[in-house]
This record gives sequence, C-alpha cells and structure tokens, in this order.
Amino acid sequence: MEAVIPRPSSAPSPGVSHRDMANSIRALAMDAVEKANSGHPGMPMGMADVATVLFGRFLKFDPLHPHWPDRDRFVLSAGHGSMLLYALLYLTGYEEMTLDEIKRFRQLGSRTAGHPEYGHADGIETTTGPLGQGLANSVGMAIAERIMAARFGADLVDHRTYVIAGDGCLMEGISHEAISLAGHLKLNKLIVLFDDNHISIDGPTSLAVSDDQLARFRAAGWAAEAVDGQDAEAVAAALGRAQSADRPSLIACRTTIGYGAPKKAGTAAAHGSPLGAEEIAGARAKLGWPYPPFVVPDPILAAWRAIGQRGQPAFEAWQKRHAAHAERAEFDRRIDGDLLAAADLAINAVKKSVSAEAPKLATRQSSLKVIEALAPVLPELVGGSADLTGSNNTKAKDMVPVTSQNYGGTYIYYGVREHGMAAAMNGLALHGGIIPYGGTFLIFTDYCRPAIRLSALMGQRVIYVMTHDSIGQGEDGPTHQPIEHLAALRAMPNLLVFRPADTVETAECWQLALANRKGPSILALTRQALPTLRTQHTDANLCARGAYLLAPAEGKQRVTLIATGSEVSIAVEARAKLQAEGIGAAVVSLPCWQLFDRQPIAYREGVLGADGVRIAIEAAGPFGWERYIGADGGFVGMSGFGASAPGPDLYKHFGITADAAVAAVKERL
Ligand SMILES: Cc1ncc(C[n+]2csc(CCOP(=O)(O)OP(=O)(O)O)c2C)c(N)n1
Ligand SMILES: [Mg+2]
Repeated sequence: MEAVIPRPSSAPSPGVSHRDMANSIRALAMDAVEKANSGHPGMPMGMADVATVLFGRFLKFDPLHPHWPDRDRFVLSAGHGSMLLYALLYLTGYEEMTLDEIKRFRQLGSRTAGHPEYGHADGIETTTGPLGQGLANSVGMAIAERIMAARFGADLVDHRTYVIAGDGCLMEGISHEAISLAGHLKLNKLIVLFDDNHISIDGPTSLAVSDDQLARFRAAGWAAEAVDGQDAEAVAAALGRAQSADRPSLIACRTTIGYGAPKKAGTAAAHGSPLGAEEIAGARAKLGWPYPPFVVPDPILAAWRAIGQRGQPAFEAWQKRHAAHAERAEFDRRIDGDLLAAADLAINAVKKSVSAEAPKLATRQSSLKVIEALAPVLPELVGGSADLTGSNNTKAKDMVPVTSQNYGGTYIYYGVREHGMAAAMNGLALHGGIIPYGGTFLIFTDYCRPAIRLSALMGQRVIYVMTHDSIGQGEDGPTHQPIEHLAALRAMPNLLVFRPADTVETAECWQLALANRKGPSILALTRQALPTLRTQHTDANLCARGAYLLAPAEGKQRVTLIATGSEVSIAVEARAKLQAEGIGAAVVSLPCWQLFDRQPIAYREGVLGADGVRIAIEAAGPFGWERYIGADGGFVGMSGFGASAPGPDLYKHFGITADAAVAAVKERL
C-alpha cells in the first residue's frame, strides 16, 4: 500500500535535492522496464533532469483538474520514453496513475501502455510512438491556443505547449513540416526540449545524420540554443528565456542516454531493453539511490506532490475568471465539442435548395456550399488546405486566414505539408474548442496516412476533405489518380470514409462527419461535375445508414447496381437501359461502408437485394467489394493505374460506363 502523503502547500521539502527528484524518475523507469522485461529506460534516465525542471518550475498543470482547458500541454513526442511521462504523472499525483499502474507497465489493460496512449490516463495529451507525430501535434495544439486566445482573450486562454522530442523525431520528415509551419506562424508559446543524446537504435546518430539542428530550427524562424541537459540550472535558464521569446523555441539539451547506468550509459544498449540486474544495481550505487525497486521515500514523494499542487492557485484563479466571463457558455460549448442546432438547420437548408434546383456540381463544389452554410453558424470550424485551397474548395468566402499577425481567423494555409497538416489537425482537435478540417487530393492521403491513423486510434473528430477522388480528375494522370486509396482507407478501424454522389449526399456526409465525435472522417469528393440525383427533399439523413435504395426496380428486381460517389449516376443510367429491356434493376447508393456494415443484417440484405445479380460500380480498385457482390457478382471499375487524358475519355477507355454495367449484368443473368 502506498503511504498517505501529506500535501504541503509550499515548495519542495527541505533536504530533498533536485538530484533526488530526478533520480526518482530514473529509478521508476529502470525498475518498470525491468519488471515488464521490455521497454525503454535510456530516454527517461537521460531526460529526468530536464523533466524535473520543466514540471517543477515551469509547467502550469493541476493533477486534480487534468482537463483544465487552460493547462499547459506537455507532449512526449519521443513516445518510447513513456516511463518518463508515467513516472511524472504518478509522482505529481494524478489520481489514476498509481504505483500499481507503474508496476503493470506494458501489461494488458494497464494505463501504462508501451507508448503513451491518449485516453488511457489523464495527463496523456496525445498518443505518441510513431516518431515526429507528437511534435507535429504540438504545432496544432499551439495554433489552437492562439486561435482560442484571440477569440476568448487571455483571461480564459493563455497557456504554453511543451514538447520533448528526440533525435528520431527530428530525423523524421514530418518534423520539418511541423517546425516550418510553427516558425512561419511565430508560435512563440511552443517550446521544444530536444533530447540531444547523440544516440538512436543503431548506435551513434553520426552513423546517419549530421544536421546542425540549431541552424535548422533558426532557419525555420525559431529561437534555438543548446544547454547541458544534465545541468538543472542551465535548463531552467534556457526555459526562462524561452518564456519571453517572440518565436517558437528549441532547447537542445545535451544529455546522456541511460544516465547513471555504469556500463550502458551513453550507448544504444540503454535505448530499448531492460538494463539487467547487475547494471541496475550499479546505477543505484552511482546515482546514490539505495532504495528498493518502486520505492520513492516519503520526503521525496512529498516534494513531488508539492509540485503537483503548485498549479492549484492558478487553477482557482482561472476558475474565478471563467465563472465571471461573459462568454463562458460559448467557451464551454466549444471545449465540450457540442454542436449548435443551427448546424443541422444549415445542412437541411442546403439539401432543400439543391434538391429543388438540381444543379450539376462537382462534389468538391457541393462541399464548399456546405462549408459556406456552416461557417457562420459553426465558428469552431477551422478549415485549411495543403496548398490546394482553390482545388479542394475548402475556404468559405468570409473565412479569415490565421496568420502570425492575426490568430483570430478560421482558415489555415498549411502550405505543401500534407503530413504536417494532418498531424496539426490532430493537435487542434486534441486541444479542444476547434473542429478541424483540411484538404488535399485523395491520392495524397498516402502523405497523411500515419496521422490519419492516429486520428482514428485516438478517436479524434478530424475531417479530411479529399478531392479529385478518381480517374475522373483526368489530365493530371496516374500519379494523381487514386486507385487503392479508398480500399486502404476503408481498411482502417474507426475511420468513416464517405464518397457522396451529389450535393445532397455531400451535405448529409458532412453532417455525419460533424456528428462523428469519436473518430475522423474522410470526404472523398470529385473534381468533375455530377448531376443531382436526390431531387426529393427530406430532412432525414439517408446516408446515415451507410447505404440506401436510391431507385427501386420496376417489376421484379433481378439486378442490384451498387455504386458510390461519381459512379452512382452511371448506375442510374445503366438501370434505365436495363429497365428499357424489361430487366428490373435497383440502384443502391453506398456512400459509407463503415456505417452500412453497422446495420442489422435484415437492413443490409434488404438494401442489397436478397437474390439476383449484384454489380458494383466504383472508379477504383476492386479490393473489398466481394463482401457486397459475392464471388459471382460483377465489378465495374479499375484493375490497374489510370492514365493522363480528359476524365470522360478515361471513363470510356477503362470501361466504367453504363454499357459496361449492362454487359456485366447480361453475362450473369
Ligand atoms: C516512425 C517511427 N519509426 C521508427 C520507430 C522505431 N523507433 C523507436 S525509437 C527509435 C530511435 C529513436 O531515437 P531517439 O529519438 O534518438 O531516441 P533515444 O534512443 O535517444 O531514446 C526508433 C527508430 C518509431 N517509433 N517510429
Ligand atoms: Mg537519441
């Protein structure tokens, strides 16, 4: 049983040194890794001094109020060093992070997973592990802070984002996109502590990299300096300077990986395996930490708990300001992520007018119509594009850009940084108060995929507006024409992939993406114009069940044509041809596989037609379609890469036509 710790309200207990505090992190890390017989002791042992200074003297946090919106964010981008974070959360008194959890490091169902996982415990601000992602998330968090501060003022929003990143994070390409964007936007409340230990898994970093990181960050518009990361006062002084910088700050902390381990310190051997009994005994002696495994003596723990209480007055003062704030309700609504009813009204108004007017529009334009309708009633919607604003149609006319001069906008020019954009959107969503959406071409989901996967894993409401979704984009050719992307995205758990067929469906899919609070959504949209197929208005969202009968068969149903997006109108055309020959054919629009697969079997069978011929039409690869059409169904789509030519020519060339669908039916009747 843990001793009950009295909670002193002042500074750390006299007699407890910085070294004791840092050593408690080191010991917990090496002991937990040893017990789990797996994990990464080196990074926490090397960065223990830096983390002690950060948490002890700078970080604004309150373990009793871990969701306090104005807390500083701490992101452990070097997620393999998870024990550093778990140790800090335990030591400073986060209720959920008990000593038992530390002892259950890396075990099934524990809060202390191998890498920090968002949602497993309070104080874990984002899921990290894929190197570089945390750093890029932090840029989104820092942008969110500025946007929210511009809107609600410093009384409610005035916090910093701190990151610990390692050599690996800085070697990853995504780091470049992230630091470049942060420098451009002058995110001066973003502070990165670089674990400059010159070691990664393969050995000394000199094997693979010779970047001058300080020069690199400075070139991107950052303040950058190097300190001895084992010298608490030097780290504190650098953090002090970073507090008042007019730009984001990098502090390269020269550390020794596995600090204290007699033989393994400073080597890759300390990176990712248990140190072993002998080395741990040696480390205990060298560090002056004579206590048994998992024991942090009461005075030292009390000193840490005092640090955990340091933020209480700031929290209470914030609570008072919040209680008195005129816009408290709106602030809380945004932080809670609740939608206004006006959003649904706006969606329905779009549906109603377009079903009456029946315009011929590319769904990327349909999406802009929806964004135009939503922007005035959903101010927390923050859009953007990776340099394809005019192509993705992501910017509503009145949206003001977020710039270093004015953070009060709702549109972010992400530049040609798809991966950085996607990861920043995760940070925007995680921060709270913002619903991010961002655009690029669907083909470049490949450039975003690691971050999309984390949106899904973390259950974050991020909306990806991905246009030019097939060979229909035309002349740009096969490098720009998605083939396997829909299948690859559909394979990802907890991601809704929408491919709407017209403006009405686009509005419905937007509505569903906004309502999808526990996961990301992809809107796959066309470059080319499509007819309006839904000309009968209903407030009901027909896309909500994933698929529905768009056009029933006349007479006995012998054929079901199942299509998504731009191919639904081809299915409608094929149906007309079949009906003209007396063959009863129904058209099913299937904008979202994931939602359809959640429906009861009776609904699914009812929609797809229990017997008869099933033909799927989608201008993409066939992977996965067998689940709907069975082994004997027909697939009209792509079997290889596309080509460069006008879109309509490509549809003919690759045989994605109503005639091809009719032929596929006849082969099977
Ligand atoms: C994207 C990605 N690639 C590879 C890995 C596997 N990996 C984990 S840690 C690591 C080395 C990281 O080196 P560094 O950041 O210097 O960590 P240190 O050894 O100093 O703790 C690698 C390659 C990963 N987690 N993420
Ligand atoms: Mg390293």
